[in-house]
Amino acid sequence: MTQFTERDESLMTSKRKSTDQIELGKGDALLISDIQNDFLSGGRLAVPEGEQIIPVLNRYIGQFSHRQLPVFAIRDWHPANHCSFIQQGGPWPEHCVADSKGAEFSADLHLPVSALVISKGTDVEQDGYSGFTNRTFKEQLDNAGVRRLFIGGLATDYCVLNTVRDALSHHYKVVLLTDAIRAINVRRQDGENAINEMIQHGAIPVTLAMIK
Ligand code: VGL
Ligand code: ZN
Repeated sequence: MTQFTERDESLMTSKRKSTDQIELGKGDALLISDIQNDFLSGGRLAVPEGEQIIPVLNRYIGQFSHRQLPVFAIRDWHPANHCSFIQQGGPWPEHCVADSKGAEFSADLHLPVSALVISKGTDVEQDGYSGFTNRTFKEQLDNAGVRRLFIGGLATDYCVLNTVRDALSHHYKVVLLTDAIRAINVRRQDGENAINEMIQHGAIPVTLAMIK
């Protein structure tokens, strides 16, 4: 995976020794971030290589659905005048406007009908990169008895990073799906730095082959 440096790889490999395999069970949930048309090739804010992770995420979905474990789908869901848009003085082109085609989940992502949808960025004045900015999210996790979150999706350096930070600060265990994330990389190292930060703060890096 091109976005990792040798140092990142060795960091993850050293961690992997204690987590060669990871067994799914009660209390685990899959959390998929922002697999929406606007973040994919041809979209308003396409994340480089974003579509490459969709087949991988579909396999994670299979693993969780098979065990009847909950799957949460986070979506960026902005009002038309959201503060993060360039027209409002923000950093991003207009993207993921609620109910637009660009805000729809990719048709290639095989979400189960039971998937729980978490909208974020719905406030005009709030950036809302983390899924936890949706007040009901934590409640839904607690109602479902979730204690460990397996997190993948887009973008490594924004939603994934901020959701992982908040999950760790709320004392959830966090498993980072390193083969199912991609970064925007406004600055060249943003994705790498984000991965390092998440791991240093306690997220456990895994890949699909390690799930059993
Ligand atoms: C995101 C850029 C703009 C994200 C949202 O959630 O990763 N990134 N809006
Ligand atoms: Zn956004």
